[in-house]
Amino acid sequence: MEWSNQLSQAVQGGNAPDVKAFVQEAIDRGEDINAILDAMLAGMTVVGQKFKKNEIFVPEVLIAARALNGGLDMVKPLLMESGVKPKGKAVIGTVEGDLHDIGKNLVKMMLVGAGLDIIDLGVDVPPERFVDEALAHDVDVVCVSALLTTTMDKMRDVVSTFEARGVRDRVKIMVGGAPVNASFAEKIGADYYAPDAASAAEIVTALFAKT
Ligand code: B1M
Repeated sequence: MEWSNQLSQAVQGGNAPDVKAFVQEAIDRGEDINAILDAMLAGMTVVGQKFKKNEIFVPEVLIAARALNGGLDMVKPLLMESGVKPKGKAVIGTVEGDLHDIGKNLVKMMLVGAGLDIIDLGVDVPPERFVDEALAHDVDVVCVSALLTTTMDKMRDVVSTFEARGVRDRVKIMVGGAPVNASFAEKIGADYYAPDAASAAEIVTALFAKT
């Protein structure tokens, strides 16, 4: 089997030791860093598609993401040396008052898999902090998660805080989480709604393909 397929399948199977071994072998052979990255991301794309179709579940996704992260850690310094830039940058966080982070972490992992540089603000993030960090890191996308009907309105505050500070046009805002839907996203003025982590990755991939 081709080395890139082996690497992709090791990511899909969440086999962290194999991912590391295949990445090391590829680096030692002098394979192109982008090809190594693409092979791993192809594996994670398959994982995202299977997750979307309910063929695999949260634990498998987390295990695959952990294996992917191990490989990415090995490739990241080489990418920096070779001057290859991530496709874009995003901040992600769960809104103020909300401590749920499993879904947010999955979205983060899929976005890393889609080639984004992610700044994770964690949970219970006040609207002002989304703006402060987005500006400090000069991000393209702001990703906001909420899991409670009592906290989803905080997403509106995130959007309005960007507006109040005169920087709404600098970022795209994507929202998601169990109580959120497309019509809510539209009502609060968000740019995108993603129902799940794989869709979030598809949205940013399409966004950066255009730019
Ligand atoms: Co909470 N909780 N919880 N809880 N909890 C829910 C959400 C609830 C539906 C359970 C229920 O009653 N049936 C309910 C909310 C009801 C409502 O608002 N309508 C609820 C409640 C009430 C509460 C507390 C208030 C309970 C209490 O104390 N009385 C409390 C609130 C604490 C707080 O946040 N202030 C609370 C606490 C907790 C725990 C701490 C125990 C724990 C969280 C642990 C953690 O996250 N580290 C927890 C959990 C685990 C849940 C359930 C069981 C599972 C949530 C989860 O992780 N799902 C949940 C019930 C349920 O959903 N079945 C529940 C798996 C995860 C992969 O899915 O997060 O939906 P999800 O993410 C998906 C999509 O939504 C989407 O992609 C993800 C992957 O595909 N997505 C995005 C998410 N964010 C996105 C962002 C995007 C795009 C897509 O773009 C930016």
